[in-house]
Amino acid sequence: MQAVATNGRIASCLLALAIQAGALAPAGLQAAEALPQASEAASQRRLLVKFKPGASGIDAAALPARTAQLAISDLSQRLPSGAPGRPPVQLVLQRSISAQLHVVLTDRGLNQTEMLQLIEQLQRDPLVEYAEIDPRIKPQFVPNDPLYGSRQWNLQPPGPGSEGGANLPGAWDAARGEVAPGQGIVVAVIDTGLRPHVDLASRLLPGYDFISDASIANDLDAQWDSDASDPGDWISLRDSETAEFSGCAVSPSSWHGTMMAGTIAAVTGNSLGIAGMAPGARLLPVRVFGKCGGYLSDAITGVYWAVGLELPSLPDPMRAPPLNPYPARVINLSMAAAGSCSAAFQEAVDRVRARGAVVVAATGNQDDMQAGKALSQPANCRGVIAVTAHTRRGDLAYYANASASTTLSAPGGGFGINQLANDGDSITSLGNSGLTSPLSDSYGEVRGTSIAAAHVSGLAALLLGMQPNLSPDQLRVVLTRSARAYPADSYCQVSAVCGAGMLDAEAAVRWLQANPAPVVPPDNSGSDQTGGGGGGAAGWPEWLLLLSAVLLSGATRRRRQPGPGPHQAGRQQATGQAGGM
Ligand SMILES: [Ca+2]
Ligand SMILES: [Ca+2]
Repeated sequence: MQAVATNGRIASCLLALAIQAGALAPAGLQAAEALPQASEAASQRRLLVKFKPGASGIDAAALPARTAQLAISDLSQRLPSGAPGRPPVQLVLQRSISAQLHVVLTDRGLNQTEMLQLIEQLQRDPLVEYAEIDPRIKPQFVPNDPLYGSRQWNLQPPGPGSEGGANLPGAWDAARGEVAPGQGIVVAVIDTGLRPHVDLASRLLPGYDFISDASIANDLDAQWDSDASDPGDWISLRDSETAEFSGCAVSPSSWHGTMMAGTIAAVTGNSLGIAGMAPGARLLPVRVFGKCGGYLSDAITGVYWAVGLELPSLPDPMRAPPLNPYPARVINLSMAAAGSCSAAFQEAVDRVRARGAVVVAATGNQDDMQAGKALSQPANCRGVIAVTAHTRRGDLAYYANASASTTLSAPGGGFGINQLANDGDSITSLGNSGLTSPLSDSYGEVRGTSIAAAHVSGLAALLLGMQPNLSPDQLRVVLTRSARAYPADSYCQVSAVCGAGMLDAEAAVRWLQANPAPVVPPDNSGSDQTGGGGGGAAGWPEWLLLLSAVLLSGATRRRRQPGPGPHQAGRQQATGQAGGM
C-alpha cells in the first residue's frame, strides 16, 4: 500500500492491556430488583381505603362487589362537606384487593393538599383502619447483570468511597421512555476489532478490517476485508526479536476493542456479566490495530469509513470496501500517539464532525506519577472530546495525561495522583481468555484513559438516542455543563487541568431535558484545543500509537523506546487480585 510507505510507522505499544484470566466468580452477586419510586403526580384520584375488621359486614371471604360498593358509598356520605363553593368529594369503588382493602377513586382530580385533607377525614371515620394515596410507582431500571452490582462501581451513583461513579441508574430511567437508552445510535470502535462475546454479540454491526500490513493484521484473510473480528495481537519473545516488531513489548493479546465495546454497550439486562452504558446502541467494529499497533493511515481510513464516507478505489489487493450502511454518530478513539495533532488526523476529525459525528479520544497514559502531562493525539486535535481518567475515589489517575485542553474526566480506574485510601479499583469489562489466539469469553479488569473515553462514548450515544439532532458541539456543551465537580481538595479540584469535571450521566440527561437546544458558546466549540494541525510529529522517526489502557500489576517489563516519545509502555502480568479472577 503506497500510503504505508509514505506514512510514518506508528509502532504501537500496549501501554494498555487487560487481564482476562477467566470469568469472575458469581459468588456474592445478586440480581437487582426493580425499586419502587413514587411519582409526583399533579392531580390524583386514587387512594387505598381499609376498613376495620367487622366494619359494615364486609368480612366475608367471598365478597359480593355490591357490598363493598355500598360500604364505600356509605363512607362517602359520611364525609364532611367540602370547602365553600366546592361540592363534597364522592368516592367510588374501583376494585377490592381483599375483604377490607379497597382501591377507591374520587369523582374528580385532587391536588396534593386536597388529597391529604380527604385522607385525614377518612382516617377519622370510625370504620376506617387506614386510608392512603395509591401512588404511581415507576420501576427504576437496575440491570440484572450480576457484575453490575458487584463490580461496576464505574456506572453507579457517586457515594462515600466511590466518588468517581458515572451515575447511570437515573440516566437510564430518565432516558428510557419506550426504548433502550442509546437506541438508533451507532458507535464506531476504532480499535483491535471485536470478539463476538456472548455479552456483546447482539449489539454488533458488520464492521471492517482496515489493517493494510499482513504481519500487523495477524489474520489469514486479505488486507482490508469484511472480517473485523479480533484474532489477537500478542507479541511473542520471538516476534520481538524480528525487525518487524523490534521494540514492541512482549505481551499477550489485549482484546482491547472488546473491552471498550463492553463498557459502551454490552448486552444489558440479560442476567449475564456486565451492563453497558448505552444498552440500545449498536457497535460498529472498525479494525485498525493488530500486533504492536497500527498505522495512522489505517486508523484515519477506518474513521472515514465509519461515518459513511466513500473511500477512493484502490489497486489490488486493497479493494475499496462497500459504503458503510450504518454511519456512526460516535467515534471512539481509545488510542494515543505522541506529539501534536497530525494534519491528517485533524482533517479526519473535521470531516467526520461535519457529518455530525462526535469524536471522543483518550488523553493518553504516560504511566508515571507526574502531573500535568500534555495530551496525546488525537485528543489534542481541534474539536475532539478529550477524556482523561479518574479513579473510584475521584482522584486523577496516576497514568492519565491531563492539561488545560482536557474536556472532562471519566472513570479509568487504578490509583490516583494522591494515592487515597481504599482507591485503586479497576474497570470490569469484556475480554477473552486467550493469551494469543482467542479462546473463550471472559470478563476482565482494565484501567486507562482508553476505558475512560469509552465511558464518554457510551454517554454520548445515550444522549444522542434521546435527541438525535444534537451536533457534536452541542453534545460537548451537555457533557461539560453537566459534569460533576471533583471532590473537595482533590488534585483536579485545585489544578484546573482535568477539564469541566467528572462525567455524570444522570446530570447530563437532566441537563439536556432542561436545555433541549444547547447553545454553543464561541469558546466551547472545540477550537480551544491545542496543537491542532501542526504535524509536529512529522520529523519523528517513529510514532507511538498506544492503546490507552493499562494492564494490572505483576512483573513489569519496560518497552524499549523507539523514539523520543514520552510514552512509557509498561505492561504487567495478571495477578488475580481482582475479585474472583
Ligand atoms: Ca484482514
Ligand atoms: Ca450483560
